[in-house]
Amino acid sequence: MPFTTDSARNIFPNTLSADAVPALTARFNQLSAEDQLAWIWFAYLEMGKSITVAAPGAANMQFAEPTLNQIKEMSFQEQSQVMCDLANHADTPICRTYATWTANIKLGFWYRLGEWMEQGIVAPIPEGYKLSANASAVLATLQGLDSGQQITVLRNTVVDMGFDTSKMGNFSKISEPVVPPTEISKRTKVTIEGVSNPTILSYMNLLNANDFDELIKLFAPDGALQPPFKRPIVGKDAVLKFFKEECYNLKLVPERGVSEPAEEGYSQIKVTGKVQTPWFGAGVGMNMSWRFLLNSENKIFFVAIDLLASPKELLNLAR
Ligand code: 45D
Repeated sequence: MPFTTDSARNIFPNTLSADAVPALTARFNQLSAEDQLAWIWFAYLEMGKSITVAAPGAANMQFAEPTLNQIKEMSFQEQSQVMCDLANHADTPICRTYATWTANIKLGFWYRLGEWMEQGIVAPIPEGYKLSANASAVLATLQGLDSGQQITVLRNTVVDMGFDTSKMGNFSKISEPVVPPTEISKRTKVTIEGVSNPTILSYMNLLNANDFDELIKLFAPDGALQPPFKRPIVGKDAVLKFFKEECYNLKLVPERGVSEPAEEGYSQIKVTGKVQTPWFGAGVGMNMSWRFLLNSENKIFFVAIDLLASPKELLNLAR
């Protein structure tokens, strides 16, 4: 085999990803729990002025409901404690439950808490709370990023909260109920300037249709997928699990790409374009690239999905 997962990660090495996102996430994680909560509150308010978050579907909410009801019954002081515990990764029953949720359930949970904070049902950020100088600087940096990068930072802060799953031993992740794939007659078809490879086009169309059982058939048995800022997920079973846990209702809008032969009948294909999340719909188009390595049977051996540093990168198809 001419490639390993590790060597495949280096295809199209000129791709500039949004390093500002992990850098800012790391600075956020240095803040105190109180500062983190207030920071997210201010960031969320600020963001809400230009883009709206869609209310989560009932499917995302049902798993968080018992915990939300429990929090609703608490005193303000206890509620603040729960939120600080989550930011502190404390070992509490709620922090353990939170850790078992997928990203969308965690986001739905905070969406509801945010509404309740606004309505005075849950302890608000204390009036006149002043962020530390450091937290203010981190907030100012966030405001300088494009909206796709901003929502990614915000999502990271939420996903990282709760008890550390690596300390939890055996547990099963709680996902949303499976949504059936879009009916064939209602499916959309992408076109990509410069790319006609059927595997690539099917990848986009099947992901857009939530048809993960068909999508996974495009992968080689040892195929891998590398999400933005993550290590590769290796093997068909693990990739399918990831699709079913994290990838519902995305909208991939690829624009252009380039394709070239690689060693031993492999081919490498880079595509750039936009991705929309169900949380923000067409309001936020994230600038993304896909770097595919297909084997000689046209199966996906590797694909890296990157959030791009700037819109200029959409035109960077250099190898
Ligand atoms: O702490 O091809 C309060 C893959 C204050 C799959 C709050 C993909 C207190 C393959 C405001 C209440 C998935 C890799 C908190 C493609 C407090 C593939 C609340 C890419 C926390 C293309 C905060 C997909 C709230 C991508 C409610 C790139 C915050 C998907 C809400 C990206 C934040 C999706 C939300 C992103 C953020 C979604 C809803 C970045 C959502 C971000």
